[in-house]
Amino acid sequence: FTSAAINIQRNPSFSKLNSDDICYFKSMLGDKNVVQDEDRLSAANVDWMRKYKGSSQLLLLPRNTEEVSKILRHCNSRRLAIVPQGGKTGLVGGSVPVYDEVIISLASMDKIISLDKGISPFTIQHSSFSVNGILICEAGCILENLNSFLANEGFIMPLDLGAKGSCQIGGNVSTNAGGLHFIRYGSLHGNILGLEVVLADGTVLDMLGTLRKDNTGYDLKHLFIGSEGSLGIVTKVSILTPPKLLSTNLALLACKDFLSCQKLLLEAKRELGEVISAFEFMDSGSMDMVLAHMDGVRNPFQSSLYDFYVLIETTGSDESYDKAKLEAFLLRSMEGGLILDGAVAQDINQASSFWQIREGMSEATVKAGAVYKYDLSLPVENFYDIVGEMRARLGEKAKVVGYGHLGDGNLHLNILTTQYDNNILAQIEPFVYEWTSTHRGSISAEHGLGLMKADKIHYSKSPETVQLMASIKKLLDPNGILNPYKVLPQSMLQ
Ligand code: FAD
Ligand code: 2HG
Ligand code: ZN
Repeated sequence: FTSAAINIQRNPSFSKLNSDDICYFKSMLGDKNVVQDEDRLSAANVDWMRKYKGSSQLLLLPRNTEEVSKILRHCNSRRLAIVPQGGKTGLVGGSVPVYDEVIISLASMDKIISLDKGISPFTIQHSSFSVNGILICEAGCILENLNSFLANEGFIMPLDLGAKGSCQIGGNVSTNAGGLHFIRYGSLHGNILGLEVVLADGTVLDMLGTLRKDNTGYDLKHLFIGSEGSLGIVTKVSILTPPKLLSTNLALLACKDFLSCQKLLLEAKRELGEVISAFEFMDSGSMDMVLAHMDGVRNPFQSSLYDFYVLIETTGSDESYDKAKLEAFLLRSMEGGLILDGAVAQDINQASSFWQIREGMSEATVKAGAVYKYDLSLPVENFYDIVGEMRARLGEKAKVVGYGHLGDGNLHLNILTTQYDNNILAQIEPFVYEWTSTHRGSISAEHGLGLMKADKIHYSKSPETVQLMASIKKLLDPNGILNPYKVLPQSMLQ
C-alpha cells in the first residue's frame, strides 16, 4: 500500500528536505552515514511484508546517542518528519515512512555495553556465571546476537520471536513485542529495567536504571515501551535476563478439536506450571500453508489429517525430572483423549525442526500471496470462534488460518488471498474489529497499531484514554515529527 491507497494526506505543516539539511547531516554524520542511494532507499522504504511503501529521500545512520540527539534537534527545528527504523520486521506498517519522512536507522548502534556480573562472579559447574544478569546495550543490537552473547554467560533474553535474526532490541521495546516465551517470562514492561530515549527536541532522557524496584514518581520508561517510535527514539536498553536453564523439552502434539487444545492448556498450566516455557497453537490450514511454502519444513506426523496442533516447551534445571514430568503429562493427556498424536523432540535438531514449523508461519503467509493479518487478544473460550465466522463470511474467496500464542490468549488470524482487493477488505473490516471489541478483546495483542490500525484504536480503548494519549503525544512531540500517521488517529493530532 502506498499512502494514497491508505487515504491519508501528507501533513502540510511538515517541511521538505533541502540541500542545507543534507549538508548539515553530512557534516555531522559523515557522507557514508547519510544515504541517498536509490537502491538502499527503496529497500528502506518498503516493509517486511512488502505491503507498505513510503517515498523517503533520506536514510540516516547515527552511531551514538549524541548524533541521534543532534538529528532530532535539527529535524524538530526545521519541522522535518522522521521515522525510527529498527530491523524493519514490524507487521503493521510502522517502521517505514508514509510520505517523505527521514528514516533514522538504529542499525549502527549495536554495541553491548555491559552485563552486570554482580558482586563477585562465581563458578558453577566449570563456568563463570554472572549474578544479576542485567544487560545494557544499544538499541540497534539484533535480538539473536544478544541471545548468543548471553548464552556464553549463562543467560538468555526474556523474549524470543521468529524475527530474532533481524529484529532489534530497540524495535522490540518500541513494539512491546511478546513472542514465544511470553507465557514464562512475561511482558517487556516487566523485564525492561531502564531506557535511554531521545525526545523530539533532542533532549536525552536518561532512565537507564538497573534496579528491580524503584517507586520514585512516575515510571516514565513505560510510556516508551510499545509507543512505536511516536514519543521518542530508544537509544539504550537495560534488561533483566533470566538464567539459561539446562534442560529444555519440546513436544509437538495433535488435537482433535479446539476444545481439547483449550483443556490441554488448562491442564498444562496446572501440571507443568513451574517448567512451561511455551504453549503455541496452529490449525490445520496453518500447518498446510507452512508445509506448502517453506522449503525444508517437514510434517513430523505421517498423516496431515489432524485439525489442530499444539507445541509445548518446558524449560527447567533437572533433565531427567523435567523430561519424566512432561512425558507423564503427555501420557495422561493422551489417555484422557486430549491428545491424538504427538512427538517429543529427541535432540536439538528435531526441536529446531518443530520450531521451524511455528516460526515459519509469517514468512509462509507472505509467500502464499496477499495476506490480511490480525493480531487479536481474546478470552481463551472465544479464541478460535472468529476463524470459523470469518470462513463463513468469505467462503471460497479466501483461505482463513489461525495460529498463535494460545497460552497468552493471542490469536494470529491470517486471511490469504491471491491479491489485495477492497471488496474482500470490506468484508473483513470493520467486522473483525467489532467482533473483537464485542468479545472484550484487543485489536493488537503484540504487534502494535502502526499505520494499519492508527484509526482503529477506539475499538480497544475508551475515548478518554485515547484523548489522554493524544495529549501526551502533543506534549512530548508538539510538532508531531515522530513517526507521523501512526498509532493515533491523525485527526486528533493536527
Ligand atoms: P521495526 O519493524 O523496525 O519497527 C517497529 C516499530 O518500532 C516502528 O514503529 C518503528 O518506528 C519503531 N522503532 C524501531 N526501533 C525503534 C527505536 N530504537 N526507537 C523508537 N522506535 C523504534 N512480534 C511479536 O510481538 N511477537 C512475535 O512472536 C513476532 N514474531 C514475528 C515473526 C516474524 C517472522 C516477523 C517478520 C515479525 C514478528 N513479529 C513479532 C513482529 C516484529 O518482529 C516485532 O514487532 C519486532 O519487535 C519489531 O522489531 P524491529 O527491530 O524489526 O522493529
Ligand atoms: C508470530 O507469532 C508473529 O508468529 C507473527 O507474531 C504473526 O504473522 C503473523 O500473523
Ligand atoms: Zn506472535
